[in-house]
This record gives sequence, C-alpha cells and structure tokens, in this order.
Amino acid sequence: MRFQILTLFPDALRALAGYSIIGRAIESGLLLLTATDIRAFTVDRHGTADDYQFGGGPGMVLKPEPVFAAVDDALAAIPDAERSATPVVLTSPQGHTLNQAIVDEFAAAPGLIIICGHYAGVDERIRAGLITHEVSIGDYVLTGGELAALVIIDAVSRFVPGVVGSAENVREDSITSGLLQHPLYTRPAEFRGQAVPEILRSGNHAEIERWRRRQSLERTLRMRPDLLDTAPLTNSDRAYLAGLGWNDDAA
Ligand code: 6GU
Repeated sequence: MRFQILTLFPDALRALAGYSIIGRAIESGLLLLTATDIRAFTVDRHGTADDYQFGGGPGMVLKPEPVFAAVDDALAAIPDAERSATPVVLTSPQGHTLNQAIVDEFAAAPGLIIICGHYAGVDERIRAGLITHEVSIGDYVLTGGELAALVIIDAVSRFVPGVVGSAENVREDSITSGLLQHPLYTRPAEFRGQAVPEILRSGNHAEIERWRRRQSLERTLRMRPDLLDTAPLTNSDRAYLAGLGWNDDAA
C-alpha cells in the first residue's frame, strides 16, 4: 500500500513512520510512505504556498498551483495500472467524517494520495479539479490536516495483509464488528480489591462467549446506542437488549 502525503510540514508525518506496527510495516516494505513538501512546488522565489482570499476575510488560503503540481508529480510516480484507482484525499473539517466504511474503501485501493489541508482552507479549484474524497476526523478543528492524515494512514494500514499479526483480530475489533469491545482482563486475578469476573476463569468457552457478547451489547447500548441501528444483531441479542431497556424503534 502506497501513501503519498502532500503537506507543508513533512516532518509531522515522520512521527508515525518510525515506530511500532506502522514503522515495522514500512521497514518490511508492506507500506510505502512518502511525505512531499508542497512548498517544493511553489513557483515564486519565496516559496509562497498561501495567499489572501478574494472577497476579503480572515485567514490565508492554500494556493492551487503548488498543490496541482504536487499531485501531478505524485500521480506520475504511480504505475499506470494503479493510477485511476488511487483516491486523492483532502483532509479538512468540511469533509465526510471518517468511518469504517471509508477506511474499507481506502484499504481496497492500491494507495492513497493525501493532501493535508491548512490555513483557513484550500482554494476551491483544488476541491473541484483534483480531489476524489474529502475527509474529516471529527467535529472539532485542528490546526492542520497532518494529524488527520496520520489517523487515516493508521486505520487503513491495519487492513493491509501482514501489517497486523492476525487478520482475524483486525476484523473482530471493536467498531469493525459493529459493536464495542467487551471488557478485557489479564493477570493478576485480583488487583486492588477488583477481581476478574469468575466466568472468565471457568474454562467454559460457550459461557465465556455468551458473557462477552452481552458485555459488548451492554457497553454499546450505554456508550454508543447509535451503533445498534446498524450492528448485525441476532434475535437473542435483541431480546437481551430489550431486557436492558433498549427501544428498538428501527425494527
Ligand atoms: Cl481533516 N483537518 C482539520 N484542520 N481539522 C479537522 C479535521 C481535519 N478533522 C477534524 N478536524
């Protein structure tokens, strides 16, 4: 999987590249990560990437010329057969909020070009003429799109075969499965007056699975009831949730 990040702050991207699971995947060649400085594609001798907005108003706007040139350069580095299947993503608070469906779509692509938004915003011609997807990572405002790009890269990379140890874990993880994760415990069996639930130490795997499922349902109902509208639920799940006071008005 190829990630080509176009940014005014390429150093910010190196934070992710150097450690842990993503770092190892880059080292082993499963992921290719390049961070290109948009400023390298500016046309004046001052390296001007931003300018005042027409019509007046506070804040600077990312200019179109260096961004178009940087994207052209990034596209030229992609093999012909993969170019048209490579999304060109803009990170911005105006985008669709990132979710698992978008992550799945990106993970199915041969790579991503990610333009990190900055300043008050980008020239609208970038949006109209260059990008295929505009993505936000939540309803709050960041000083720049670099952290959002890292979030996208991290979430997508988990689905690249070999990046995470067990493919099964990746699919079963919280949210991907439609529900929040059940509680987890490790040793010691008792810690500061809190004991591990007896059921988990019983060795009864059917009962353990049932307990975990119910804990997931209960936690999802309490923390993220919106997920229950789309989660794949069995009749037995629905009966359990009804007993907890869930009002299944979708059904
Ligand atoms: Cl993608 N960019 C910025 N600047 N702020 C954000 C964001 C992105 N997503 C949430 N807030």
